[in-house]
Amino acid sequence: MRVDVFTIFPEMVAGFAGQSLLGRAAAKGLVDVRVHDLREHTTDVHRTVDDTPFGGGAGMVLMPEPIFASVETADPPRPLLLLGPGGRRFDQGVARELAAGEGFSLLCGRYEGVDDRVRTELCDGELSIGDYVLGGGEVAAMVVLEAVGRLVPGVMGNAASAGEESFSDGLLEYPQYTKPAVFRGLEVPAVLRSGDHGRVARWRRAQALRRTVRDRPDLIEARGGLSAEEQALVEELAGDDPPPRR
Ligand code: JF5
Repeated sequence: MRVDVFTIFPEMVAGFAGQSLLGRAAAKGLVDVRVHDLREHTTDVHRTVDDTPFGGGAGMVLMPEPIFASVETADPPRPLLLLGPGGRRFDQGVARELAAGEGFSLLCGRYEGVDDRVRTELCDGELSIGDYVLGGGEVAAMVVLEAVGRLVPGVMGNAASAGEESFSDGLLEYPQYTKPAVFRGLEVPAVLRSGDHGRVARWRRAQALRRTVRDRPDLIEARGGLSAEEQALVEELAGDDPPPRR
């Protein structure tokens, strides 16, 4: 999978892509992240990428020329998606869609704005990671790279792990524990040490359901509620919950 990123902070994105799971994925030849510095396509001595807005107002706007030149030179994989708060909400479903393709590209916008001809004439769509404003799209690009990268087959060490966790079935994770069995008087639930794999699986399923109902009822709604079987499991294992947060 090839992913091209267009940014005025290439070191930030390249540093991230070279570390983390993406760095190992690149070394294995599974993903090819190409970071493009928009300043390399400026023509003036100051390497200017922004200018004042027509019509007046505060802040600076990213100019179209360096962006068009950078994108046209790279001939990046499509879709080219502009990162900014006006975009389609990025979620695990979008991550799966992007991971299923051969590649895509990200253009990091700036808070002050990007010349709108970039959005209408060069980009194929817009993506937002959430309803808050960032200084630029770079952090959003890293979120997208990580979420999509880990879904590319072979990237995760354990092939099962990417699909088994939160959101793969629309539920939060069940509680996890490791040694010691008793930490400051707090015991790991006995069922997890029982060696009864069937009971462990049922407890985990019930806990994932109970946690999601309690903390993220919107996720239960989104998957169309609980089945009768799930409802029964949730009720049967009531009283088996971890203690409340202190
Ligand atoms: C940006 C115009 C880009 O603020 C963001 C963002 C928030 N969610 N997803 C991305 O990106 C920076 C701001 C304004 C373009």
